[in-house]
Amino acid sequence: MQQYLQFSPEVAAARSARKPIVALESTIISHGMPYPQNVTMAQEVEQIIRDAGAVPATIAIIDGKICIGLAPEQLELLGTSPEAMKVSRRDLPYVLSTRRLGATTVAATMICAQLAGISVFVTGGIGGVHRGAETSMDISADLQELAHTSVAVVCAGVKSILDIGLTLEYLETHGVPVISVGQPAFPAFFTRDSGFTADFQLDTALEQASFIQTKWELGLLGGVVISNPVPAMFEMPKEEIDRITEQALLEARHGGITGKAVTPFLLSRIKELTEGRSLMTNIALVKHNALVGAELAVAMRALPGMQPI
Ligand code: PSU
Ligand code: MN
Repeated sequence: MQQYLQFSPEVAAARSARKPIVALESTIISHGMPYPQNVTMAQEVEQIIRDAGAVPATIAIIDGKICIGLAPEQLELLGTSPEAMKVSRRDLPYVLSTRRLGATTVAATMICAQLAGISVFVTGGIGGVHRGAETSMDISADLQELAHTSVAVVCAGVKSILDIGLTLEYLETHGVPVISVGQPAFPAFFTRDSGFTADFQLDTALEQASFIQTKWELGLLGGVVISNPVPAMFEMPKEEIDRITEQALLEARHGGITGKAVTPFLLSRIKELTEGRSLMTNIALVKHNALVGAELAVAMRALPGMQPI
């Protein structure tokens, strides 16, 4: 498996020095935000992680390799190339064997992070159970990955484009703990309160790290969702985001959008319908998650008995 991995010089040095490392996904760059804000966001998020004492490892598939850590020109390529495929678990062998350019989703990034020995991963929002999934069966592969792959995912909850209640039920069934930070509520990405409560509130990186260590030491493999609400000053008005989400969902239904195209379509319509304001919120919450994720990686590295990386 290791033959597919390619570490950037910065990440390779961090591995030798046993520094804490934080994985980052690339679908958010290629399919989640427009250029040039996507590339600026990716660079700023990496810097926040460095400033907090950890090393960022943005993950993507380039030239038949799983790249763990990207050079600035590789970030730019992912932010601009129309060729970048959205790569989830199912797509990994295709994009690697055909040497295509691939932007990894939460599911694929978790797989690659685990292969690289990285246990903390920062993103914006995870995929989930779509509204109407009882007929469409549209459930993101991210949820199955959280069930099986032992990586902690720091996010701002899930968007209300999804059925948040069913997403939490699915995670419960698969034994994936949902932690909240600083409040009891599970956040809904653009807003701080989804109306649902997270399973456990753990406010400090040390508490989160020791929870995760306990889970894995018990042999309870699989992911942990660390849900961190968007900072209050960047939160969007709930009525506005609800109205726009309904409109985007209606357009997706009428436009016959299906499969892996659903999430990128909804994300980009919401951005257009809010005239870019949702993008500001999106960038702010990812940066906040980067800080929480870096602190978690630092705390995990410092725990006695924690496995290397
Ligand atoms: N939700 C967001 N922003 C994103 C995504 C989800 O708020 O960028 C991306 C992530 O990469 C996630 C993927 O893993 O969409 C889920 O896609 P799907 O629903 O097709 O599994
Ligand atoms: Mn889907």
